[in-house]
Amino acid sequence: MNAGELAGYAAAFRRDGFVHVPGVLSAEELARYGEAVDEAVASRKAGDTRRLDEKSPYEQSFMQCQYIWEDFPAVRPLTFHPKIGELTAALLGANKVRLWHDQALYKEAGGRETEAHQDQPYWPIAEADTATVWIPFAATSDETGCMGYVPGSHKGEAEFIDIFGTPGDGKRLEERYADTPPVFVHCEPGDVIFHHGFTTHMAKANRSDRTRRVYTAIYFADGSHRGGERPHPSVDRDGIAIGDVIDGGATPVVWPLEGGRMPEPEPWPEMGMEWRERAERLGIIPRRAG
Ligand SMILES: O=C(O)CCC(=O)C(=O)O
Repeated sequence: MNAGELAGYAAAFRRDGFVHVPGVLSAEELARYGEAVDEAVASRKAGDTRRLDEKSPYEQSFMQCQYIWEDFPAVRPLTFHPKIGELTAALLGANKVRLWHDQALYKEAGGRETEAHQDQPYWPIAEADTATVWIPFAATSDETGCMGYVPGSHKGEAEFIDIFGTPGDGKRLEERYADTPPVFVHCEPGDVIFHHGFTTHMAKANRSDRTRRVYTAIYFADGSHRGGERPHPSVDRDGIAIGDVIDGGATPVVWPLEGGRMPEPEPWPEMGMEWRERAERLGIIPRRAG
């Protein structure tokens, strides 16, 4: 990608809080990484035999598996993809970019909408230099659960929307932006979408008979600091204190990769994360060895 194209995408990201970038991944890459992420989701979710209607409303929006670059090495080249790293750095105006965490978000056939929310209130990061890349492994449309973004909403206030436990909470944001309807973005295979951590976004329900297979990774500008007490494994694993620079093994540098080498994951510490048992059982985070 040349400097002019990068600058154009960065300007759109700064203006709208999201940008659709076509043709980032080749058909071969999409097939290879799609298979790797499918395998990760199947393995992590193997113990979860619940039907869609037996799951919580949040879980009906998608199957969620985080930090899969760590226990599924075949996913790693996608997480640390140089084209995506370079684009993210350009969008954030940063020389160096780190990973906050990655995740598969597989919206099952018949899966519920993803309610409107902003991401950054979920993360204890002080600065606002964050971007998520959303990578579908097949075309996405209104029927299969495409994403919608409220343009310019990243410049507004941040609000914690409880998509996890309060169904309907996203309506508060929809009401706030009643005069600025979301832009729903259809992707072709190989396209990706980036959104800013403060952008109000949502996804349509999956009315098709196929799972909507998506991988996302959240990146942030190197030099960002821990912004609050809200627990989060990306900082708690490395014992990052409030006000400290976030630079642990859980949040490795993505761009530029020194010598082109991808990082090795660090083991998870044995620490009191009370949600951990449940998150492991549900396949949300890597299982402890043994
Ligand atoms: O894929 C979805 O349904 C939601 C994605 C999302 O909220 C995000 O990537 O921040």
